[in-house]
Amino acid sequence: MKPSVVLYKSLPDDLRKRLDEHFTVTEIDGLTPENMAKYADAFNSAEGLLGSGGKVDGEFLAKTPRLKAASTVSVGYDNFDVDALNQRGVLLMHTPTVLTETVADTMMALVLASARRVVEVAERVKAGEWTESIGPAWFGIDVHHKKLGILGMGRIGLALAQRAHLGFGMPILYNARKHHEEAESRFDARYCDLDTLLKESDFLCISLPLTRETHHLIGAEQLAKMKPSAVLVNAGRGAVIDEQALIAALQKGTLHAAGLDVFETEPLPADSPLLTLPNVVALPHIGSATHETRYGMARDAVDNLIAALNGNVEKNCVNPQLLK
Ligand code: 8YV
Repeated sequence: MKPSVVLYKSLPDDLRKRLDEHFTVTEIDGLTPENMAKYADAFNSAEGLLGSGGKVDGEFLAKTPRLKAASTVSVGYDNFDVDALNQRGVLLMHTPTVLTETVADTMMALVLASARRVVEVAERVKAGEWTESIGPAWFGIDVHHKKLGILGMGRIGLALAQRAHLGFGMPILYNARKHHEEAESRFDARYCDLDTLLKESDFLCISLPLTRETHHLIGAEQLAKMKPSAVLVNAGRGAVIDEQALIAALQKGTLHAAGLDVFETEPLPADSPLLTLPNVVALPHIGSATHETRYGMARDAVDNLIAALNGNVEKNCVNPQLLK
């Protein structure tokens, strides 16, 4: 008999077919409390889980007593309680490599859009305001050759350093848990402490996962150390920044602008002050959202689940210690 799997994100037809070849699949539209109740039997017999979003914690695991592996269609896994998974011996698989270049493109887009006010001025053109040759009221600030600070030098940070340094001639500063030799040798990136990163960066790009350590890592105190001319870009997880403190800094003008793809609450609530600030570019979490990359993520997530439930995991496992 094929193992049972709960699928909570729709897949392209060919990938769904591949999943069906290996497993008996129950597809639902998200891990909502309603679905947890409605499909209680499917959760009760599920050995595998595939999707993205939704909380998978001790309470969830109590409803999935046969679960052996969870496969998320994302690199980030802050919605999983990894300690609880470890206690139960449940493997967690993710998609860390396939989206790197696409997310780095999104970060560079935010750098450019925030500095050159791309969204704001394009909206003014559409509103018919471009009626004469533009003056300083429409100008932005330069990107090329400015100092780019990267907080978190993982795969995405490295891909951003490549774009910024080789493409835009930007000196790179970074702070991370440890030195990154490749970033230093290929892109001349300079390691520094967080204070120096905050004080010196013209553009500060956050590329960190959300953990207990990174939650609200950038708050009022840290924002106050940044140059008033600096631009803050976040495409990791919203809660790495204290959003209220960021709003206050942008309103007071102690920070020049922000380019944000992620927020503390997503979708961004309609009454968020971020939506009314002209110096904010707010995107709907498009980091990895291209046709090619989302297909690649779904493909990797399917392969990850097949490997995990067949006992041949070689990569993409968050808790490989369980394999020993
Ligand atoms: C996905 C992401 O947007 O991979 C991640 O961690 O944030 C995004 O690429 C999202 O999780 C939807 O699958």
